[in-house]
Amino acid sequence: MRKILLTGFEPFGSFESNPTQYIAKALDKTQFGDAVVESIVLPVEFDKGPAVALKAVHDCKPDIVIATGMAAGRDRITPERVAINWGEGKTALGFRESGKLEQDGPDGLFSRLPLEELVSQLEREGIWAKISNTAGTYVCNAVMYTLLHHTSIPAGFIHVPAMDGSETSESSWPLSDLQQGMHRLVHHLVTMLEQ
Ligand code: PCA
Repeated sequence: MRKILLTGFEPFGSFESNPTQYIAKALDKTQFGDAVVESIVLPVEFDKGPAVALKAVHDCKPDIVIATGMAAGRDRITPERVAINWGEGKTALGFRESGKLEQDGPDGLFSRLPLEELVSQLEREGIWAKISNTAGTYVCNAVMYTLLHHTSIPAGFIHVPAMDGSETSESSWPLSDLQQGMHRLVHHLVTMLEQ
């Protein structure tokens, strides 16, 4: 049976919830054809999130990695096109000074997921989706960069809107819609990658 590693994130900053934490838990052990999901929830820290994600890849040996995080203010599911070799931002443990994630790494790394096809499939079903061309410089970008730099399996990152009831209700979605949207995304991805 093929394995899909799905990562979500803990809440961070002023947010008391992170929908990707619930989505990861809800989809854990779910089967999509001949593939099964293994989920983990990552800490939002520069020195821990990417390392925990990488360890999970080594332990679980997945065929596909789908990392997810929340981008409050976005109004649709946004698969990220590229991760950049740069990190900065304030986490619970303090401020990470602006700087390269990997001294000798390439400036940018492209997602290995079939983004155009994925977005058209979702849009066809009425699920709002759009490719994003920046994953930012915070921990989500760092996780995406690290996964792409240190593995060669199909891997990528998906940002989702905030969920209703969270600190920012602007552009938020009901959690059930986010879960359903991500369920369909994983389904399409598994189908596309087996062809
Ligand atoms: N979003 C943040 C980090 C964790 C999350 O869910 C980001 O976009 O970097």
